[in-house]
Amino acid sequence: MTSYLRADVLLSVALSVSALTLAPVALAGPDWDEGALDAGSTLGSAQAISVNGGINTITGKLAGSAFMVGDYQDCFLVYIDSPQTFSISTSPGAGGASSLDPMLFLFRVEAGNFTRAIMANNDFAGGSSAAGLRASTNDGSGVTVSTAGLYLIAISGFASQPIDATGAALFNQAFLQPGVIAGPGPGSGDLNLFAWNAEGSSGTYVLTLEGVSGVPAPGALSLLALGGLIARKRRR
Ligand SMILES: [Ca+2]
Ligand SMILES: [Ca+2]
Repeated sequence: MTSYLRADVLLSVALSVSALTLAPVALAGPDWDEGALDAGSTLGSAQAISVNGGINTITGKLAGSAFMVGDYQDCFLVYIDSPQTFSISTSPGAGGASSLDPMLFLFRVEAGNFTRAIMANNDFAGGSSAAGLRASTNDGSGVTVSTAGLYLIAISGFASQPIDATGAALFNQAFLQPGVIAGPGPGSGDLNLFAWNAEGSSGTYVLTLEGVSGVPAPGALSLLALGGLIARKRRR
């Protein structure tokens, strides 16, 4: 009887160790490269990160005026699967120190392709131009990343920030102060990403992400199509 139980315990321990050994492999996602095709500035032209499972890093470039249309913002469509552990941080990209002073923005993709402003940051801490986002804002807006779902990540160079169709800023301007992750604030627009107010600094970047997964292309398309259907229904 005793040896029978012991074997059972040993098996259970063996399984736990095996699960622990495998866990880091399961959590570390692939690395995404923006590549030659520029990621656009709004939902319609964003790059859908079409990988299965977690995303570890996104490497890209704000090329400034190098493109005919300009490259001052890059948008990526992703799925936040773990809102509690969600984080994004920037660092200079391949090629060493970057002239880019990055700003990060998060939007939730809702029915009708409404791209809702959630949070923004310019400098994550004083003394560095690097930007970062976490699950919760700290500007008193109380906005958090509370639900898993389809989100748009945008990176721009200072001081290019998103605006609504009337030209109103989408975020509490406190986000420009070091250490502030801000939500929409008083005087913010209708919260739907429409365009950007200005050109900004340019350079290369690497984003390090947690709690974020890819959006396999067919899934993204069907989700967006569903949003469109709901919007049409509402207009009747
Ligand atoms: Ca780009
Ligand atoms: Ca910055």
